[in-house]
Amino acid sequence: MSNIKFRHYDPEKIVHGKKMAEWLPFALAWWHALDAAGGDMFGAATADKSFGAELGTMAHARAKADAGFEFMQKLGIGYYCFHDRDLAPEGRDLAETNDNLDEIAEYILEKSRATGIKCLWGTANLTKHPRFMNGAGSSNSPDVFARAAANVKKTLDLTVRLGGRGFVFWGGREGYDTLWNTDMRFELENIAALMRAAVAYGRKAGFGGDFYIEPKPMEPAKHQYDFDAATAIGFLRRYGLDGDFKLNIEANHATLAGHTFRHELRVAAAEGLLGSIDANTGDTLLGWDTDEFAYNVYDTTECMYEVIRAGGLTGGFNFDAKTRRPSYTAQDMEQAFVLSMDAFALGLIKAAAIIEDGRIDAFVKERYAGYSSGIGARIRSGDATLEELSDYAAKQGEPPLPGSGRQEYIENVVNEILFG
Ligand code: XLS
Ligand code: CA
Ligand code: CA
Repeated sequence: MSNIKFRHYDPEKIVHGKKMAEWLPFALAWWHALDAAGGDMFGAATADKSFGAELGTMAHARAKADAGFEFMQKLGIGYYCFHDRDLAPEGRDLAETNDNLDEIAEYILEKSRATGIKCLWGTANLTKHPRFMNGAGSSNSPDVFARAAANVKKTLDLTVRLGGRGFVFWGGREGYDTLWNTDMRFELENIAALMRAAVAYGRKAGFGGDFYIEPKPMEPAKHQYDFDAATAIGFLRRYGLDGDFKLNIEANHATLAGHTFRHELRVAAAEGLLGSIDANTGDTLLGWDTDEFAYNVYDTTECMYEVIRAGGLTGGFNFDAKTRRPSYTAQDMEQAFVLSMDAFALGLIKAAAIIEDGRIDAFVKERYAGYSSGIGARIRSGDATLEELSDYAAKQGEPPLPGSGRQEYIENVVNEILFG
């Protein structure tokens, strides 16, 4: 029995001038939806993700693709995201591994043509295999660096072939466990070199989409270099990668960095680098990456406010999320996707209502109005010198208080729009 019934998500509904489906290009994460079976370090898997085939075989890889496409069609999800390692098992050597990937890519491509479901982004898994224990681009071993490059090259080829809009670098082991054995500057330069090589190859291979860094502060490494959006942006600018890269912001990673999801979105958007979103949620009481399906409508409203203000995403909303371990049935999966698709759809509706209501934006505009004339305009033009400002301050005497921030008023407006 199917439990699919949306209360808020309607792909055709026009919200703030665009169809919901255009605001919300939802994607399924191959690794969670089709692989994660509830196993953790204290207990075995609870869900059966064999799809009738033996795990780790090419037959299983095909069965996962069958199940994934059936599920996406049923839910009306238009995109998927993948790691190379999610798609097909590794072979005895690089050549066999790549053959496995080619075979499954062909299989997926046929399904893609038949259904219209496309790749949102691809990424190379540079964390799982023991060879990457010291990182990929940041590895102390040039041989491992070269193997990482080979995997990136192949995954870029797959992403191009599958029509992906983006290519992600998530640096789970690009960091350190102790500074005693680490040359940080050296490692950062090498990560940049790997990214530069990826851009050069990708553009040659016909990849016209965005590269993304997905910031995360820790886990599995104790400290990861792409700590948060601000840090990643600094890195991209420092190494001249900001023309080809944007950010893929994950809600749970924001929590781990001690930020809100909205903060990370705003930092990226303020720099014109908000590319895509990993739409999940963490738990503020837990210090790890729980990858839960988002259901908090305050969070999704804030997210969609940022997205609307940024003019939408060139990427999409990847459900990098898994059901809780005791929720192990296929119906639980359906409920999880309905829950989050509805939560983001309702967030979109409410964010649009907040913008269209106009009271909050009018207040924010008014709050900075002093900068539109007089000394404020001089400051904005960048021409005001410290001497000029100092003379102005001496003449005016004690400045009046800057005006109430009216936070509680604004929160009342938000609640009024959310709940009536
Ligand atoms: C792990 C990350 C990972 C990336 C893709 O924490 O979220 O799943 O999204 O490698
Ligand atoms: Ca993610
Ligand atoms: Ca995560």
